[in-house]
Amino acid sequence: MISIARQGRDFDEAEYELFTYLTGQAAVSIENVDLHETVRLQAVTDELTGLYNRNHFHDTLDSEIERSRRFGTDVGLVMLDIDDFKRINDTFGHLQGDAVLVEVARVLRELSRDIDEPARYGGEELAVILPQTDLNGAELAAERMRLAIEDLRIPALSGGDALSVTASFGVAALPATAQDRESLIAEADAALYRAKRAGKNRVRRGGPVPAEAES
Ligand code: GH3
Ligand code: MG
Ligand code: MG
Repeated sequence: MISIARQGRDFDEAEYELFTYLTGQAAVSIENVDLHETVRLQAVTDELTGLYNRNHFHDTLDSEIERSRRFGTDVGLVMLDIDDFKRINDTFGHLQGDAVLVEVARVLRELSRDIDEPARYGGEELAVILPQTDLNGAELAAERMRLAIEDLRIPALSGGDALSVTASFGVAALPATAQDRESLIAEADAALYRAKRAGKNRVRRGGPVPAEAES
């Protein structure tokens, strides 16, 4: 709202027209700012889950690693993959699978601190960047996420019994287990793969693996 006043003389027709024109211009500018912000968010957001997308994940990881090098702080990385997700799609349909993804994403957001960056890495593989978090901290965070996902009761779209899901986790940290972005992701991913192989619904740490922990 714009309020214009002056003392003494009424506004004439031409002045009214000018005001209408100027307020119209102001309204368009405000709308543009709004639109710009919407587009900016869309560019970094995954549409289904509302998490950050893979591109933004990579960008954030780069800047966190850069910061970690400069200030000597840690960066933790949690990667997770929903267990037997294909079966959910096959049994209950793709829309139900989508609903499961949305719920799991919500858990990650709820358990994340303001500085953490939960992202959709691909399909049903998600990731959380944990600035200023070492390997132990990342493992604790992953374990909390694992339990919260296990506790989810996801409404069945068909109206039947609620669904439960689990996820497998791999964690890695810089500089403890990796030196750069590629190796950090590779370590977390390899640990995630070990969690799957060991029976799913568990957390595994990246880095040198003790012999008895393999399988
Ligand atoms: P595992 O326990 O080893 O992870 O088995 P899985 O069935 O979860 O893994 P797999 O990689 O075989 O299947 C993943 C499935 O996820 C296949 C793909 O169709 C499905 N998927 C990927 N993205 C989406 C999505 O956005 N929505 C839905 N509904 N399904 C998706
Ligand atoms: Mg899976
Ligand atoms: Mg997968």
